[in-house]
Amino acid sequence: MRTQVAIIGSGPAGLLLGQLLYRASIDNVIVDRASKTHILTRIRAGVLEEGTAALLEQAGVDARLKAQNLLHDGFDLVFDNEVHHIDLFGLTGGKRVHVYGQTEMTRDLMDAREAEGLETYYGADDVLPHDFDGDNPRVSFVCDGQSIDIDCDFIAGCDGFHGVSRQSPPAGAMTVMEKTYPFGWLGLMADVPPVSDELIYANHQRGFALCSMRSPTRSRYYIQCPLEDHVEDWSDTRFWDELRRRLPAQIAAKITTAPPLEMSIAPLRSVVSEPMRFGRLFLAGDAAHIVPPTGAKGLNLAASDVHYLFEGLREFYTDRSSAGIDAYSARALHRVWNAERFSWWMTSVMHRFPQMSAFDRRLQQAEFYQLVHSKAASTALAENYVGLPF
Ligand code: RFL
Ligand code: PHB
Repeated sequence: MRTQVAIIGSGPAGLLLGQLLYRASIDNVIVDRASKTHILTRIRAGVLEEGTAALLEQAGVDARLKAQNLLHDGFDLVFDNEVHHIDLFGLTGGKRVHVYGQTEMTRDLMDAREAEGLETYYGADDVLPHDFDGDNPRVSFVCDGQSIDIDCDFIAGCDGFHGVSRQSPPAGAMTVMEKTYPFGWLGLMADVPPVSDELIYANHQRGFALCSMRSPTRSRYYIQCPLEDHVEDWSDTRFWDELRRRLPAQIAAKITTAPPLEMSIAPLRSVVSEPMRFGRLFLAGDAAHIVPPTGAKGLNLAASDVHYLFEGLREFYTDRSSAGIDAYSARALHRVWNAERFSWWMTSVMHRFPQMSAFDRRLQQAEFYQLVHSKAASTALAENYVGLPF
């Protein structure tokens, strides 16, 4: 089989790239090791920047997003019991974020791909990129017992942090920089109305808590938990009680509870792999970098990588210029490092660290009072949260 761009991974990065390429008449095939059902039951991000929404529009998959998303003009930060509103709209000159589940975005992209009859292999085993240091790269895999080879011009490694693409460059070609945090997030999804119209990020002496949502009838909540915890350690009653303890009484009193649709624990880490291009293999999204979820940046970074990569590939095919693909890694990494800084900062300010000294705690409080009293500090937060331009 032959195609122009072989895409490894059918998460938001791979699917969005595939759709943009298709609309620019560039052939592509997607291969994923997971089943479609598995991909559509993973619960992940919820906040989309306007730039990400614009890319979905460019890809022609924004009908449901436009009809169902919740536009948010701001969010609340809570320190102990003091609430400070961040007016995203006012501070950024009219920018907002969209609250729309990653699962829904993935479903929209999969449906569009299927409607166009574009080649996609799910449940593939032994997916491997080959020969990307030369002009004739190839992706091999096994699907339904059959060995398949895709000859291509380029390979897009969109297969996330545990994928094969980031493991494929030769030893020494990639530098991986990493920071881990001594806690995770325990998430719970339930069909109950959100406690507030906007998101609430809370730093409490018992740990961080986040109130988010998917729709007017579906809520998503998170609480900071020790890394050693397992989901089985947490009954839903224990979760709801702990969540309420970490919020101001007037907010806690308004929480509606119900049996969870899902509960899961995610560790928090920051990782960047440089560069993001190895000959004819390009890494995009979580395959190249991870941010802790506190700043809501992971999915949005995957989208901005795809934007730079798509523009580079379009330039290559339509203008016969490699300038865009040559600049890809540097352009993407510039934005990645801004988001890494912001996500690390927001994580550091909002969580309780196990070995925090009184000095560390006072610094967190000073950060909070900067945000409350300095419009410049709040504006910097708001600009980063709504997303830096790409
Ligand atoms: P994905 O979504 O991980 O997709 C990768 C795909 O590759 C497949 N794959 C393979 N295929 C073939 N061969 C192999 N060897 C393969 N190995 C893996 C996988 O099956 C999968 O289908 O990566 P992608 O596309 O780069 O997308 C990244 C985003 O999923 C991620 O950054 C976000 O979910 C992060 N994130 C958030 N981002 C935001 O922008 N806003 C948020 O509000 C937000 N909240 C979150 C988050 C991530 C979270 N978790 C679970 C870590 C909240 C949480 C709790
Ligand atoms: C979510 O709704 O899943 C969500 C929202 C904001 C974040 C992280 C996750 O910062």
